Amino acid sequence: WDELKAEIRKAEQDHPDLVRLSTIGQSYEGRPIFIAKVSDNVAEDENEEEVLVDALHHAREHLTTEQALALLRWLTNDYGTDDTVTRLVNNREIWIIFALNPDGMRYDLTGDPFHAWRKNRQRDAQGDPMFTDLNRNYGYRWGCCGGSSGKRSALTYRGPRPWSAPETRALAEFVDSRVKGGVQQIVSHVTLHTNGELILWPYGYTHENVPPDMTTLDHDVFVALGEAMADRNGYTAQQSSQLYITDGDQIDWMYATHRIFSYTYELFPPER
Ligand code: 0X9
Ligand code: CA
Ligand code: CA
Ligand code: ZN
Repeated sequence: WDELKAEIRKAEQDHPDLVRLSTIGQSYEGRPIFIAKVSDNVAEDENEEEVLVDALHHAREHLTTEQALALLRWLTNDYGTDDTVTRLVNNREIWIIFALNPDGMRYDLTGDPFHAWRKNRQRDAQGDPMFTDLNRNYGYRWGCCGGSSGKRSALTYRGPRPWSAPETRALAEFVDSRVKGGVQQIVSHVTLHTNGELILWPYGYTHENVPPDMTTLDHDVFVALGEAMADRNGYTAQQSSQLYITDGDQIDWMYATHRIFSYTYELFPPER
């Protein structure tokens, strides 16, 4: 946690024209949920397409925070020398969230070696555990379809109600805040998880490929873009429900509510 803070602050200091650090809110235990904006003229909200990458919904998926940091490093260090990086930074506004679940991250790292923790660290008014799987707490078709649990002890506990976790609320408020003049500025999104080397598109709540809450055209884009990305890194691209059904997960909400082309990346290693 200290290393993460030091690294993102240094990136901002070293590249003040390209990086601006802020927070989207606080975790249950009061830790800041950091976000970096990376773009040319970073202080201005320019008319450029916006991209969001987030990491660490799940506490034990350490590699995702490392990947988010690597992305920040790549976009800043190679700016001005690598043509692809320079083009991306000049023509887009790139948002990076490094750890949506900082309480879980801290808790996980206190284990020897680790607690293999997944959920957040939320408790109820009595102080009893209400640890919630953030990737089942989003408000679209929450708890609809057998893809989460109502039991507090379960790994996929969805929380007592949609948006009960401060961390998912912070994410949603940020995404909602990017609607300008009625137009969502974020056009594409990747949420980083581990593992399985997969690229997953919505929906997770149903096995239907093109349900009524998705257009055929958008589905075609999801498949084409997902397969194109998989061709570049050797991952397998598929609809998320093909892995297993989830309800209340992030990418379903991102697409259903904001029409963002939203993908889950399951990073290294390949085996589950
Ligand atoms: O279960 C999850 O939240 C994600 N997998 S993980 O092993 N990182 O926990 C998968 C979310 C993608 N959605 C579906 N597979 N439906
Ligand atoms: Ca810019
Ligand atoms: Ca903008
Ligand atoms: Zn995960």
